[in-house]
Amino acid sequence: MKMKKYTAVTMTEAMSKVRADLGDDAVILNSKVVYTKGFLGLFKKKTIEVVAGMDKYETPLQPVQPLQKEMISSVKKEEVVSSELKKELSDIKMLVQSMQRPVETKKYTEDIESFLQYLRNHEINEELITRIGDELFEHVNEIDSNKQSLSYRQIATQVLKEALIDVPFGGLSYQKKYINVLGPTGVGKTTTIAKMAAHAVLQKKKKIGFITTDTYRIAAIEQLKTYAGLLQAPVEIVYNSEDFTKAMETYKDFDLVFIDTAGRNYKEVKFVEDVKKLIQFEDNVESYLVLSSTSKEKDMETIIEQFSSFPIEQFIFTKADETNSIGSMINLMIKYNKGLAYYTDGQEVPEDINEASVDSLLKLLFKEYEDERSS
Ligand SMILES: Nc1nc2c(ncn2[C@@H]2O[C@H](COP(=O)(O)OP(=O)(O)OP(=O)(O)O)[C@@H](O)[C@H]2O)c(=O)[nH]1
Ligand SMILES: [Mg+2]
Repeated sequence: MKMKKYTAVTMTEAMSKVRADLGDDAVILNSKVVYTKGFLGLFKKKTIEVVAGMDKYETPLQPVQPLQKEMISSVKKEEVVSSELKKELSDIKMLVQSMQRPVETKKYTEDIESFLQYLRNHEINEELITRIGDELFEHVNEIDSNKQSLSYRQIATQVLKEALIDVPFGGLSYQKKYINVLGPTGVGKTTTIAKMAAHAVLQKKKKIGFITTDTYRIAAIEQLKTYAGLLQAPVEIVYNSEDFTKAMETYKDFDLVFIDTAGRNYKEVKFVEDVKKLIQFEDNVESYLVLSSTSKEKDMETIIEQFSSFPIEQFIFTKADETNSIGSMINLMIKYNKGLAYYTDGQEVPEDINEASVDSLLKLLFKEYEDERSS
């Protein structure tokens, strides 16, 4: 089958191009909407990409096809078929054919399928898998000559980078004084604060302090005090909003203050309200939501929604060393349009923390793939 790619601003325009080039028997193999960044990353442009082929594609008769035939013949009978209407019907026919085309299993080669399976095993969602599959399909069928020299991994990387294009990466801005760390129980909030704080003291030479609102467990206060002691930084324990105001006064000459919050069941709405009463969310506060990458994606969605009334700057993903499901992180970042500040990959303080970038995240996703290929 001869295949070609057409780009246009609208689907109708794309169809006209296909028809002009390949005639009325052309078959639409794939169509998608592509967004390209314009000047300085602004002014996104929407274009339609259609891949069409010349041979007729034989599929078993589907219920829609008799309907299609009926529509066409009844219109003919009445002899009122304007050329415009004919054109529209033919467009519909092409679209219906493209929808009936057996998907993935037949379209993709074994090679592509096994690459996509790797991504599936790492929890990349089906929408992204299809986007990547379509790009790889164009690659193996030599539809887009720009892609010839690229590997599967490079093509998948391009697609994922494009999907993550609006999502900010990178750690603390050091523009705001209060770093507020939120998240459900046991995800690694306190440990991550200790890692970030160590970096601020050792590399950035900042004068730092801690506030803990985790007053439910003595052990929690002790845990933070241990880390603070190592960094020779003070800890203020905050039980109510007056304490918070006092702590702000105590820390008026400090560069950076890390706020550790209580790990409580995120399903309790009251917990979210309590935190809001305690911490004064003003311009000088930067809030992060810590999620464990070992959690189920559905549960993480519930947590994100529970915390959606907080002005969350970015995510921090912990325990990346304990999971293969890096894809879930990517899916969530795209779904909620939230960036990633750090990911942590071990219990060691302060080593096991990484400032996130799109490249480091994708490297993590493809780590096993590269390991398998080099072994
Ligand atoms: N493997 C692994 N373990 C981690 C990581 N980050 C934290 N942990 C461990 O997770 C456990 C809980 O960490 P904490 O920092 O106490 O978690 P928390 O969110 O403050 O917990 P609560 O205050 O009880 O809600 C500890 O055993 C940490 O060592 C990580 O990146 N990888
Ligand atoms: Mg804690």
